Amino acid sequence: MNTIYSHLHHRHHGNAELIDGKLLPCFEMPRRAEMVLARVREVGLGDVAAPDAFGLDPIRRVHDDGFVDFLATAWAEWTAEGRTHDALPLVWPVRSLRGDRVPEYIDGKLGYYSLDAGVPITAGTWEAITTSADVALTGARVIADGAASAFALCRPPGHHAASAAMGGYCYLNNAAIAAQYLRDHGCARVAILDVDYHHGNGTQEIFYQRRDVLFLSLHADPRVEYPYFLGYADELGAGPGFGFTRNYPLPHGTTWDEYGPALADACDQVRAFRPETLVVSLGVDTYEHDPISKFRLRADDFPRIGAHIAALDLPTLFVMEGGYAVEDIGVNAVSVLTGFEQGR
Ligand code: OKP
Ligand code: ZN
Repeated sequence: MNTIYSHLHHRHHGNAELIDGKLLPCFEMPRRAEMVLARVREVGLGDVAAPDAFGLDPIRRVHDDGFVDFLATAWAEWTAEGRTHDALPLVWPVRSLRGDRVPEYIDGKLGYYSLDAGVPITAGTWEAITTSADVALTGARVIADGAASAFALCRPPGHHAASAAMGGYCYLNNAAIAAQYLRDHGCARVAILDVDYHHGNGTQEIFYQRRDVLFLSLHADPRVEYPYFLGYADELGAGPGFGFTRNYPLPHGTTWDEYGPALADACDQVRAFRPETLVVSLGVDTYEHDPISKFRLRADDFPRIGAHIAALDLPTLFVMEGGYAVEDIGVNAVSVLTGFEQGR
């Protein structure tokens, strides 16, 4: 399988993250993608190609215009106020406050257009996030043109980004943008399978009312894990999309014994939907040694994830999401892909 990759992800490198009450170096760092790329080359997975530029139209197919404009101008507006450090949101329009007014000042916009403070905007963030979307879109085009599989080595990740909100290290929802591109280029039904440790709240929100894109997510139970406010089993879609969202919240400490059956059930749902293509939100933060996660998948469980996906026998686009055990992220992510290829 071929990989799509751009070194431009380096342009996004947040300085710090507020975690456990401490400002620590960001867990979502450039070295993550470097490690995955190195492993792709080490195992000879396939060719590595640069993305094409798709412009903003396919991004605007899933994201709000005001939100995209905000992302494009945030750094300029932030620095125009004399700030030199990363732009970060610090106030949000929760419940009793108004959600119908977009503030004019950058600090207000940062809060309006975010879920949390895990999304530093730096000088190069816009270039990196639009390139990450281009990586996913190039992968989608490869699939639309008839390839059996492709690996979009996206960074930053995307699955927490909603139609009008960034959050959880995510700005543009690469997997959703790719899925919509596939819908717009001949695929009547697209399934998205999210195996990242965290619930793909952004992807779910984007497709919640739709029956042409099935969304399935296996993740840590939001009762006890980020993103806390979405990802429960009773979220099944709405309106015409009812029955086309499916969540598998799993407890802390989950091993393959629990994960494997949940994944098998999700794969059965994919089969019943009879999609023309599959997009996999590929996070490997389910790993036992991940520093911010509490599942217990072992290194030799990742090829099994790939084998389950291979058994679906669908054109498959893998889109990189999370994974923060940086020294092992390459081996684990590529193990899913080699497990997939061996299962074909
Ligand atoms: C992005 B992706 C942990 C706080 C977690 C945000 C996590 C975002 C993960 N105590 N903060 O889904 O891998
Ligand atoms: Zn994650």
